[in-house]
Amino acid sequence: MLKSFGPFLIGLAACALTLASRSTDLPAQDKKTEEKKADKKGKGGPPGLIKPAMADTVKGNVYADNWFVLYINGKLTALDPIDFIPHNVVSVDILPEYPMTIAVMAKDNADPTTGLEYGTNIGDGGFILKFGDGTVTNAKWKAKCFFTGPLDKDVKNPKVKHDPIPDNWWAVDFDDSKWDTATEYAEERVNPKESFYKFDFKDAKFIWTADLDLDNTVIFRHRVEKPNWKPRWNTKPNHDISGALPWRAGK
Ligand SMILES: [Ca+2]
Ligand SMILES: [Ca+2]
Repeated sequence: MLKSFGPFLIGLAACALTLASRSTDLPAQDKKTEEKKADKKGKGGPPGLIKPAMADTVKGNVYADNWFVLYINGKLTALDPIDFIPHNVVSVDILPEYPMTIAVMAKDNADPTTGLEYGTNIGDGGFILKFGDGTVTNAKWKAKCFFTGPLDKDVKNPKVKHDPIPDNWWAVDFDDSKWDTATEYAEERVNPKESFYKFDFKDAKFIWTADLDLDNTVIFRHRVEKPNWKPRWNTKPNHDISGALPWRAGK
């Protein structure tokens, strides 16, 4: 027993000795710096600084048939990691700040050149969201289609229509005033899969444009007002994450 642990114990002792000599061998100046570092540990800012905490966050549950990307106040907040199937719920922590502008691009699974899936099938879309602050999808949201087809449901000779997606559709100051409002759809019509029922979507409605079947790329926008809201915290991020997104690099 001792024989097999012998080399291990010797190694451990040598390691402890090295550590001990390190702390005693430090020059006086270095020791002071080390002590200062230890003093500051856990404080991380001047007196009076209030940081947001997890208690300030709410859960955001999102389900899309088939895919979505979501921005809040101009920042990329959630991306559906499964672009096709299975149909999954994306559940994320959100630090809400108001007014809160939500912008979502949702895509049905449809070939860009035919609007069809599996060769000859017209698939349907659907989008639903609920945040822990009570924000839910409904007919008050704005919705606009940018890719529709097959036109006239012609699956034999499928034609599609694409409209250019505005460069800054996700931005807080993007003008959606001329957009139509979303259409609500019954749960049975969208027919969400099992994952949907494992998360809280109470009071949220499935939305899309007026055509759940033919409209394949849809952008939704919604602004949540809370007129007297003030952040509990008094810190702001110093970093700029907008340039980290590859499609915005250089802008
Ligand atoms: Ca479709
Ligand atoms: Ca679909």
